[in-house]
This record gives sequence, C-alpha cells and structure tokens, in this order.
Amino acid sequence: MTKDYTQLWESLGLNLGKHEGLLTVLSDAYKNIYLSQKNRPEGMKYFDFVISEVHGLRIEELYEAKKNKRKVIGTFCVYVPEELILAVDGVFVGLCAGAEVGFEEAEEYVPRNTCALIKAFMGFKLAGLCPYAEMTDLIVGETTCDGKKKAYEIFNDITKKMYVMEIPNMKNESDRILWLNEVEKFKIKLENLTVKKITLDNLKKAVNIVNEKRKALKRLSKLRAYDPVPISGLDALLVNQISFYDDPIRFTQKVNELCDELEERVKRGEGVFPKGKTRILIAGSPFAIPNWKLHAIIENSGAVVVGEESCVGSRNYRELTDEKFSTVEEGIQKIASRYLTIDCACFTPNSERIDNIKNLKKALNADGVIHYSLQFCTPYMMESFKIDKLVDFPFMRIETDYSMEDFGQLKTRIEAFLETLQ
Ligand code: BJ8
Repeated sequence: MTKDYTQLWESLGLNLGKHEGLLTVLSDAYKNIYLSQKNRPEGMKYFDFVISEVHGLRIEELYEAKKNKRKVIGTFCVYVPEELILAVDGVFVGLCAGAEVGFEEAEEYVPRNTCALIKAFMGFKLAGLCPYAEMTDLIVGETTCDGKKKAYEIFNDITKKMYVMEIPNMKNESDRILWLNEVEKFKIKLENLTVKKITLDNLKKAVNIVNEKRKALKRLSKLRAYDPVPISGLDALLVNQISFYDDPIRFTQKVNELCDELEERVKRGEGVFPKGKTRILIAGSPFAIPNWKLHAIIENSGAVVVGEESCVGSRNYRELTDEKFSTVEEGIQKIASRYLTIDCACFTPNSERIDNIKNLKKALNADGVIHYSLQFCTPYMMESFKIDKLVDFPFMRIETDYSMEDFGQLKTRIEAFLETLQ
C-alpha cells in the first residue's frame, strides 16, 4: 500500500487486528498466485496496483466521493442496473464476498450448508472486514436464489441499509412487466436517496459509460481466442473482478490500453504460454475476488483458461444496452430488457445458457468446459447436470467452495480431465 490507512479503517469500525491478518493473507496469496506468473503483460501493472490498494486508495476515493455528497451503492449481483446508479452520480461497488472470512460469525445467522458467497458477504460484515460495506449508503440485493433472498432479510437487520429488487423467475411477458416496474422503482429509490433527478442527458451518459466498460471487457475476451493466448486466465479473471470495484471510466481506459498491448503480442505471435496449450472454458457460479483457486489449479496443471461463462465474466459484458432512446422512460425500458438477457441459473427455463456456453466455447476455441458450482448453490449445481447431458464436447462438473482443503483432490481430477483432452 502507498500509505498507512489505519485511521480510515478505524473510523469505519473495522476490526483492525483481523483486517491486518486478512491483508497479509491476501498479499501472500497474490504474490504466490499472480506475481509468480511468467510473461505477464506490462498493462497488468495497473491491476496489480489496484489490488494492492483494494482496501486503501479505492476506499479513500469513496470517502472523497462521499464528502462531495455522492452516494455509494453496494451490490452482489450483475442484475442490479449500474447505469441508474451512475445516472444519479452514485458510486457502484461490488461488496466483499470471495473469501472464507468470518464464516464462524456468519454461521450464527445462516446454516452451515449455505453457499460460500453468501457466508462470505455475511462474514465480511460481521467480522468487521469489509470497508466497502461500511462505506455504503445503500446495499442493493435481488431475489435470485433462495439463499440470497433469505440472507438479505438478515443482512438488513444487521446493516439497516438493504433495498431488494424483485427478479422474476421466468421471462414471460408478465415477468418482463414485473421487472420493468422494478427498474422504475429502483430509479425512484435512487432519485430519493440522492435528491437528484435522472434526466435524459445523465441517463445517456451513464449507459454509454457502462457500455464502454462492457465493450472493453468483450475486447479482452476476444483476444483470448488466439493461440498462443496473449494473457493468462488468472490475469483476465482479475481484470473482470476489478470491473466491479474500480472507477468505470479509468477502468475502461486501462483495459483498452491492456488490449492494445495484447493486440501487439498477437501480431508478433507472442503468448503468455507456448502455442498449443489445452484450452479450458469455465462455466458456472461467479468468482468474487479473491477467489482464484480454480484458475490457479488449471493453469498450474498445464492448461490455460480462455474464458469464464460467469457473472464475473461473459454474463456481465455479453450484451450492451441499446443507446438509441429519446426519453428517460424509453431508456429505462432499454436497460430493463438488456438485464433480462442475463442467463442466471435462477431462471426457469434457462435454455439460452446452454447455447451461450456452446457459442462461447466455439468462439474461444476451447477444448473443453469445466462447470464450476459453488457448493450448496442449487441453481448452478442442478443446471450443470442438464448441460452435461446436452453437450457433445468434453465437459466436467466441479463443486467446490473457498477453502483450500480440496485443492489436491481438485488438482488430481482436473489433471485427469486435461489428459483426456490431449
Ligand atoms: S445473476 S449468478 S450474480 S444471482 S452462488 S448466492 S446463486 S447459491 S451469485 Fe449470482 Fe446474480 Fe445469478 Fe449472477 Fe445463490 Fe448460487 Fe450462492 Fe449465487
């Protein structure tokens, strides 16, 4: 970190001792997993810096934003429309949910057999380890899986900051109307919170900012189709994870600079690994930061991850919002329909997801797909069986959590799968 942020963390009520321990573990893991990689693009230096300051400089930026009367809005799901938050000059942040932290505390409120992502966001808050949660003026949840729905009730008792958007379970006409109403209600909620009106002008700007961010992530994804691949799966994952924390305009610029460099690598036929590596697409549950386990195992087993069919991945950037609208109401409709293209396993039926996996595998020239479900995540676990039966390419199902206990066992299974692909 560039400086000592103890005072800032103290003012946020963080548990300083435990927080120090968390940062040490995070920094050691980052050194071992990330900084030990060879041939990393120069452009990753920016993202290394962001990680080193994830609880420092970025929190200070949020603090400054709040001093300037901007509101900080925390989220846990790609269904929450970032465009509306930016349109009221709010700051959008994904909250800490990717590490086995505060589970003991969390298990006093939710059952042991709850998915790691839910236990982590409860645990980070209860253990006083998430400066982002402390910075928020509002935390927006969504009625996706049952676990989240019920956990948000408890999270509201703890934080008193929750607002929950109702996400339909299906995508019929009546569901579209329900969702459009929810997006309109969210607009009003944000306008009341910030005492700012969403105008055509600020909505258009916000839609454009988020579209540009998604375009940059798409550009990065396309570059991973080359062989040799110009960037590791671990690095690309990190960029996707940071997309939920960083200032969106600065982030887009840095991703585009990275892509410029990767394009040069492609022209020179240079890669981060030698040509001909086994190429894997991962599909399934999200990878909240610092969940790097699966990518690390695959890339240390002689293969490369070329894509993530995930909310921290293609589900977040695949579709853009149509920028052609001439009233705020029309803009809200465009935003609502864009979000309803997200193929979360919480929907039924969700057959477009299978097509999206097939298309992505083809576009990225992947040799096989590893389906990753967080343990106790019923929607993704159930869907993985169905996909397994419907695809005609090498497919492997994995259920895991944030702990390192199954590291060896996973590595053995993945190595066996990779052998079948050679
Ligand atoms: S749109 S995937 S970000 S809900 S892993 S908490 S589903 S039991 S995170 Fe998700 Fe939005 Fe869907 Fe994406 Fe529940 Fe599963 Fe846990 Fe999950």
